[in-house]
Amino acid sequence: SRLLTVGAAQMGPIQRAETRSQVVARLLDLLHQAHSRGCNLVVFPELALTTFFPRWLLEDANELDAFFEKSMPNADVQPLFDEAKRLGIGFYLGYAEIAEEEGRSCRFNTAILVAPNGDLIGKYRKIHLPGHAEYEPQRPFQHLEKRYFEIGNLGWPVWRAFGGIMGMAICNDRRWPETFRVMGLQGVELVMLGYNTPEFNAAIVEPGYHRMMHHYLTCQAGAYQNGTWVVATAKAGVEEGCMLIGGTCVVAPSGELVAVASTLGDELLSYTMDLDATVPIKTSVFNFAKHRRTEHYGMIVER
Ligand code: ING
Repeated sequence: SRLLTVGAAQMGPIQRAETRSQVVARLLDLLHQAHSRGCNLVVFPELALTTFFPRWLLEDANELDAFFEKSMPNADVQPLFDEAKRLGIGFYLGYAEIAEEEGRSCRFNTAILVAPNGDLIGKYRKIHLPGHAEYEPQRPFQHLEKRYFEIGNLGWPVWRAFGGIMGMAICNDRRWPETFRVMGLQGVELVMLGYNTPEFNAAIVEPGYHRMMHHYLTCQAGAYQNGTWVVATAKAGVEEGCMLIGGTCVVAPSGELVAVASTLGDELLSYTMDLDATVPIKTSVFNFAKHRRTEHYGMIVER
């Protein structure tokens, strides 16, 4: 067996006025809880350093820029990197990234994976951006991810780390089977993802419990259909008047929910998983080499 103790570090709401150092203090508290539980790896949420600012139309460039990180690490988050290294704990951290690429400033909804020794293992930039690009007055809350972020340009790589094959996704990505399958085809054994999921989404009128059902459904399906562990970590609770769902969870390769958070605040959910539990499914039901029929799948990428 290849045991890995993972901490899903759920955060409660981050209000707009909260400073980076106040947020980092909360992340450090969760990191210390993870250390006391023997975690090797901690998964923080999507956009873990700021409030979910795409809920507003921000027309002042400086106001918008204030939510982005111009470098990672930086002075504000350095204490988290230093303490994690001191404690020998790796982590996934979601944040809004400004990068200078192709001679211009590009903005992404990003997550990084940091090794227990502090090295940057990998970076992922959110590919499935939900919501809309223009202000929609009928919405009680905007969801302007298509306005503020570019489509991720790094694909879904996987990395050998923590004794297995690691992958990353962000929030809406979990709703798309292709996210998990692309990593599944690379042998992924643990998919980490953070999310900020509003309870109310004006794009569709559906009962509140559907939000939670679809959250679990998509994580469980992704896990089972690719024989991988999934750790999904929420930023939850009422953030600037907008309720974000909880449901931070660990899903086994069988698709079973093996651990679920029980609050809407800062809560560390820890679980010791055996990465070898991915093998039976990857070598039987979802033995891709034996059972997949790619000659019939063309429409998935052609349309
Ligand atoms: N949030 C939501 C998510 O995909 C959403 C947006 C909610 C889409 C409900 C569809 C239904 O979980 C982010 N940040 O992607």
